[in-house]
Amino acid sequence: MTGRLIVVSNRVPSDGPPAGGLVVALHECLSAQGGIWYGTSGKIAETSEDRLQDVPGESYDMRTFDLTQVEHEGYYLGYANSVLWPLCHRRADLMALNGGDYETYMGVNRRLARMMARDLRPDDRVWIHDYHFLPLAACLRAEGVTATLGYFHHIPFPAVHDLMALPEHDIFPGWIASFDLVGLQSQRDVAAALEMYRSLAGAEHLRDGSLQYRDRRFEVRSFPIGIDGEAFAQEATRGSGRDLLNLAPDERLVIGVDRLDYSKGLDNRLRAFGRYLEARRDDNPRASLLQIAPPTREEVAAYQDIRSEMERITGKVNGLYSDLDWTPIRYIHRAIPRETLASLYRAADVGFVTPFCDGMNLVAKEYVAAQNRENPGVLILSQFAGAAEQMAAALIVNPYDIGEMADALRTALAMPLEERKERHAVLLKGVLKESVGHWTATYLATMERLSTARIEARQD
Ligand code: ADQ
Repeated sequence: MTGRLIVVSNRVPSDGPPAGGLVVALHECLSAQGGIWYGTSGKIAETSEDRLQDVPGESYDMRTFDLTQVEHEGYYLGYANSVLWPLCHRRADLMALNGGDYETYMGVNRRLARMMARDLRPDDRVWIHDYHFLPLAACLRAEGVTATLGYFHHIPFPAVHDLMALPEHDIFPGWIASFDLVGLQSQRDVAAALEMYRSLAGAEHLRDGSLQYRDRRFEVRSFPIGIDGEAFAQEATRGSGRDLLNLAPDERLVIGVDRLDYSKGLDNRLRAFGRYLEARRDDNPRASLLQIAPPTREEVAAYQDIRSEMERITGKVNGLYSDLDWTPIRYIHRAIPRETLASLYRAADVGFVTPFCDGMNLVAKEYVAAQNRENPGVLILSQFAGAAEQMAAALIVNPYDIGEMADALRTALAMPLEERKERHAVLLKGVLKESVGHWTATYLATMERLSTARIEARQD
């Protein structure tokens, strides 16, 4: 195996044992191979300095840096989450453009590149995560780094038309091309990236599948992220979600779990549930929707309206349809422990996952893993989640079509056991096979191939 494994992500899990599939998977790779994990510390510093702090780990090093308040606002809240996030989620209309934020974002990337360049060796494999670090490879190259640089974009690749709204659209293709391997969630994302280069002078799609842009040759491939399905299934059997909820014996449960983000289609989901109740005949089952949506990025202006809109729709639906012994929508505005979450998924007859735009969506996979195989629930999934490419056995819906989603709820709640089992078996097989372990293994094997080729080319 060539060189060390180096991971870069916005936050380093330095405050306790890693939680969540991705962080655990990266932690396991680093523990097995040794290496370094770089990222921000989560602390705010008075001044911006080229100084890394070592967080002692058992089998690999964590090296963190502090942001100043100005950097936190311009790099994290500003350019990353108020420009790149809406851009990639087809919401260019929500971009808060402001040249100062762009400069701060570049400043943080350049600073990290300077600090990393001191540590890196030519045979290292560097795996950089997400849109906080889109220009990091270009900045590292400017520092003379020749190591193999990989990137994984957890969110959708922007559409060419939307990209034109980014003032930096002419340098964006060069950022991407400075990596050696660009990992995307879905084939649809790969198509969007190829489309971007197709329209550019100086870009060529080579016969071996790689791309050439100016003096850079690189690969763009899809690596759909997964979960540890076995572990999640185990977790789901530990508690009883139904007992927590006090449901009537014949009451059916629909579940939604998302960060409170405008990309997740939460408002239309509540409306579709309201439509289901509106059209419900006496023979349709009485169902409750449990929507768990913890707050996120509350300092970002575009997030401030969602909360009140959710409360408004919930209030309206509950006002219209509640009974003395029944509240149709239970809306929980906080994070809950994973074990509880897993048992709630298992208790739910329907997993209602309807983002307008989503890189992958792990909730869809968690819902499937948590089901009782002998009596599984039904997954309703948006066609615009990356997961839809792998999960065609779900009921696929258009999240803009409220009537269609209400129909899908009716179909799901009436689906016979045989059909539920058939669909679930197909979905579960995929979730277990295309796990997070499979994801890291295939990504790192591709990096290894590229790294070996680069080292051999240097020796010739
Ligand atoms: P997210 O946008 O955060 O991730 P998602 O893939 O759905 O979206 O993952 C959310 C995770 O948070 C899930 O593991 C879920 O269980 C957990 N979670 C959500 N609400 C919770 C709550 N109330 N309590 C506890 N846990 C909660 C980004 C991209 C996605 C991509 C992932 C991984 O936007 O498209 O799938 O990265 O690449």
